[in-house]
Amino acid sequence: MATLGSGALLGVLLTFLQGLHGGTGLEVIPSVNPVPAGDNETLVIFPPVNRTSGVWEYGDTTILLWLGDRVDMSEAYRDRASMNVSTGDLSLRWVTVNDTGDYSFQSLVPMVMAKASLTVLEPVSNVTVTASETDLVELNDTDDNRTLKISNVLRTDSGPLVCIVSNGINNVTSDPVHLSISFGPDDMTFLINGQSNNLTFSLGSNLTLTCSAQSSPPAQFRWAFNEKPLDEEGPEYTITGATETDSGNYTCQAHNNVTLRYISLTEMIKITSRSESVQPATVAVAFLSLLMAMTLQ
Ligand SMILES: *[C@@H]1O[C@H](CO)[C@@H](O)[C@H](O)[C@H]1NC(C)=O
Ligand SMILES: *[C@@H]1O[C@H](CO)[C@@H](O)[C@H](O)[C@H]1NC(C)=O
Ligand SMILES: *[C@@H]1O[C@H](CO)[C@@H](O)[C@H](O)[C@H]1NC(C)=O
Ligand SMILES: *[C@@H]1O[C@H](CO)[C@@H](O)[C@H](O)[C@H]1NC(C)=O
Ligand SMILES: *[C@@H]1O[C@H](CO)[C@@H](O)[C@H](O)[C@H]1NC(C)=O
Ligand SMILES: *[C@@H]1O[C@H](CO)[C@@H](O)[C@H](O)[C@H]1NC(C)=O
Ligand SMILES: *[C@@H]1O[C@H](CO)[C@@H](O)[C@H](O)[C@H]1NC(C)=O
Ligand SMILES: *[C@@H]1O[C@H](CO)[C@@H](O)[C@H](O)[C@H]1NC(C)=O
Ligand SMILES: *[C@@H]1O[C@H](CO)[C@@H](O)[C@H](O)[C@H]1NC(C)=O
Ligand SMILES: *[C@@H]1O[C@H](CO)[C@@H](O)[C@H](O)[C@H]1NC(C)=O
Ligand SMILES: *[C@@H]1O[C@H](CO)[C@@H](O)[C@H](O)[C@H]1NC(C)=O
Ligand SMILES: CC(=O)N[C@H]1CO[C@H](CO)[C@@H](O)[C@@H]1O
Repeated sequence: MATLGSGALLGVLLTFLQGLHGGTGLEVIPSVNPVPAGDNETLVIFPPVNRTSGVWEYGDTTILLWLGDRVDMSEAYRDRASMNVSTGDLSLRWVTVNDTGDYSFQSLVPMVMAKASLTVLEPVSNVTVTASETDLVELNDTDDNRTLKISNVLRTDSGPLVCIVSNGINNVTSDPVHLSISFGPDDMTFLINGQSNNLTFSLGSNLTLTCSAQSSPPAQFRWAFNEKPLDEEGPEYTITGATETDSGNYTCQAHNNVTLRYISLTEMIKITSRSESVQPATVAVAFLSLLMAMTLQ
């Protein structure tokens, strides 16, 4: 208990206060709770009636004794506390986190007491996010709220990710963190002159074989003809003036050098001489034309 100006007054009050209990209809209401550190706080006694005496305590420490005109403020609070002598409301200036705790007011007339818990919080500041890793591979694995664990990371998880830290006072959002998530290759397509499915082309055709795949970083492409690697890289392979020897199975392989995954597709291309590629309908028309020519003679 703090040293106070009047031991006699203290003795009188303590005698009165013995046997006091809460739950008397009297309340202490903090004006702001939680309150930011550095602000001023008033502990308001409810109901608001004119009072003439009482004791304010912080935990087991006496802040002040009050009887009539006389207010004995303890040394520790002299510079930063004041009391309204008509209501008994206690004001604290420039509160610090150390002012967090239980405050009680004990009234002498009538003999009642009330308590309140006050929380003083430092505003949130300086929020940063650190990622254990920012270069991730899709579907490879990487609980309090400080930690966000992403299991089976997906390409859609790349962010930006932010962390919002809040207390009762404010909230602060971190700078965004971007994750670089490698994935693929997948969703592959293989087109020959814009078409797919084992096509037949006539002799002398120019063919462009185009490959694509979803991949990050971009996939690297390799080509093979009848399972023999071609000395060709990149998503496009061209054949100018196709000959029958160009018939066969063309394979496009996509490779991601970070995920180390491969994917490939094969298309069978057939190069035919014009006569072979003639369609039955064309033969029928030609035959009909010949028939008509003969008839007209
Ligand atoms: C707290 O009270 C002091 C004096 O009463 C005043 O100078 C200061 O501006 C107040 N601070 C705030 C945050 O209201
Ligand atoms: C408190 O006392 C003042 C004068 O001392 C008076 O004007 C006021 O009405 C009183 N308030 C209550 C709630 O009794
Ligand atoms: C004390 O409280 C009363 C009632 O709320 C108010 O009218 C008065 O201004 C206060 N006095 C001081 C010094 O703050
Ligand atoms: C709170 O109390 C601790 C320990 O007594 C002390 O080190 C610190 O400086 C105090 N903080 C403030 C803001 O008064
Ligand atoms: C923010 O946090 C970092 C790391 O803890 C620290 O080095 C820096 O001084 C802090 N800055 C402020 C303004 O508190
Ligand atoms: C993905 O996870 C598997 C199994 O945990 C591991 O063997 C592999 O090296 C990981 N791949 C990469 C690229 O980190
Ligand atoms: C994490 O945050 C959620 C939502 O804000 C909350 O319900 C939960 O209690 C928090 N968990 C921990 C361990 O703080
Ligand atoms: C953060 O604070 C702002 C106002 O400062 C408020 O509008 C918002 O709802 C708060 N967000 C969270 C998550 O507390
Ligand atoms: C194929 O391309 C060459 C030039 O690259 C061109 O001279 C030739 O006419 C093209 N052939 C066909 C059938 O389009
Ligand atoms: C991996 O592939 C990317 C995209 O194709 C390329 O830019 C990078 O140089 C390759 N890295 C290595 C180590 O081969
Ligand atoms: C192309 O592939 C098909 C099916 O796998 C096979 O029957 C055919 O013999 C292959 N053609 C060549 C020229 O290897
Ligand atoms: C769509 C289709 O029929 N694709 C086939 C083309 O030919 C290659 C090789 O013969 C097959 O592997 C594909 O399935």
